[in-house]
Amino acid sequence: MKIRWILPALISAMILSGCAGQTPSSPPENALIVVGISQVGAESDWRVANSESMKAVFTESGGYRLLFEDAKQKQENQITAIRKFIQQKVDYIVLLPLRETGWDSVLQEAKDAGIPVIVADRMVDVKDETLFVAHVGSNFRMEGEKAVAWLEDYAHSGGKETLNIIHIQGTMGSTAQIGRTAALEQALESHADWTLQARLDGDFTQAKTYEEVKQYLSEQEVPPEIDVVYCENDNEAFGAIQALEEAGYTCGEGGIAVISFDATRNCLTQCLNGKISLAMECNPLLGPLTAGVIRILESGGTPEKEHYIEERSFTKETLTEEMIAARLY
Ligand code: GYE
Repeated sequence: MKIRWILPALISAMILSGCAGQTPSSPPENALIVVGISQVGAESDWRVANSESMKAVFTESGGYRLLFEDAKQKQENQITAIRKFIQQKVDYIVLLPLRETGWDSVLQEAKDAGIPVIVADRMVDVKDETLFVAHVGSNFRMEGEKAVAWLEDYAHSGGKETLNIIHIQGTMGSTAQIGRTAALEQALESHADWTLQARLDGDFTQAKTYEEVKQYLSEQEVPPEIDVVYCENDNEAFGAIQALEEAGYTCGEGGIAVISFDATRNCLTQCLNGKISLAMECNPLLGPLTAGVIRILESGGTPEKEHYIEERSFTKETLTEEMIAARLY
């Protein structure tokens, strides 16, 4: 067992035990497990819920000291944060990587310092898989495949011979983008009657997507026929709907089928009111799973390398007001 934060620990131990003679409400500080989290940013509703989930679990009363760094969607900020955590001699590093590549050197530095790294949400693509102890997150390819299966049913039951699709991608090179894009690409290959009309980079944000869609529409000589907009997250769906409606399109029944990933509360509301046709769930509440991995490591065990979470999808037909009210994110 490593010595953690000795000086503050001594001080707090004196205050908490000897001096006050009371039962402390939080564990003494020398027992706290120090966790450094490198978060991507705050680009989406999903991300905000994800950060809250981490912060709710890694509390002092829960036995942790949390060092949280927001990288503002820049990989170099994440690399700097990891190096800082190494200098601070944290017990664990939790990395939520912006993109898959570019982590080999810094994760090697963490390994050399003897600090276990847990990868959460998106994955890392590293040459040596021992550079991280476990990954907790979603199976993005599977999410994409479920969305595409719904689209096949939608086309089939609506008797649509052809589909004109606009694809809004998430942050390029992130696992969420790679998996969701790959599922659509595969479907485009196997459906000769599905046409990819445009592929735009929404970077998982509402503002960028709004601008991209608006610009795309303004560049067309005649308003294009659009059947489907496949958005790789909720915020992109919100931005796309806004731009499409401003240009006179209808989203939802009788109009464009908008597909969205995440299924946060705002998205479910738009799904119930009919504007979003499919909300494919991506669960951001990864705090408890991450803490579970740390507990296993603390007790000397070996966690499973991969932890995927169960996810479902929603449509207007399967949603209720109560489900939205009960939604945690
Ligand atoms: O879908 C999106 C966020 O990596 C799963 O990142 C995450 C994605 C999520 O910005 O909203």
